[in-house]
Amino acid sequence: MELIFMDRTPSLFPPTLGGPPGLRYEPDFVSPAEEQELIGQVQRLPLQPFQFGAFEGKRYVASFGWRYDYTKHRLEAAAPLPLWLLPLIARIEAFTRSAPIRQVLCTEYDQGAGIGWHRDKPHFDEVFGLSLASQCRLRFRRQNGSQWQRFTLEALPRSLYMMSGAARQIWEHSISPVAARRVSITLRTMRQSEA
Ligand SMILES: O=C(O)CCC(=O)C(=O)O
Repeated sequence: MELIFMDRTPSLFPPTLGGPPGLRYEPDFVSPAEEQELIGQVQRLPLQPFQFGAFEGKRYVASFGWRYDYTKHRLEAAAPLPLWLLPLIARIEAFTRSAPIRQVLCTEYDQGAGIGWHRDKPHFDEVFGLSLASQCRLRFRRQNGSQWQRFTLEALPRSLYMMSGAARQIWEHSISPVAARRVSITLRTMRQSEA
């Protein structure tokens, strides 16, 4: 089945979310039928356990465009962006008016898997996350003197979040262990020096 996206008027996300500046959230970015199609495409990929140095995560990933190698500590070229991702990429670029998306990470989380606190690698610029199959708690924190400022986004299935500005560069984020299997597609633009 070919993935045909609904025609959406390009717009910016509504500014009502609260939380870190630069964090945006759009519920129902894809329809239930599109969600099923995308989940099927991700499940057909040769997903590999996430490798963090010597450690393997309880999540399974495939990278396109570029991948960050946590053993070699450097960015490496990955397989080209597959055709089935191109309509989604075009839609996100139009909706967010972003620079071209050059890197995509497809991830499947086992029940109970999450991601620890981090900021995405500095080679990347804006980050977009499409949540599929189940919701997750996307947590943000920032140290302010001896205090931590915190914010949690409940990212529902079919929603898109965007991290730019302070949410991307200053705040850290993590994903709490998920209650049910979750699939995500993370898309990134490149920093000017890497583009
Ligand atoms: O699965 C997600 O939505 C976020 C993934 C993430 O934070 C990462 O891969 O760095």
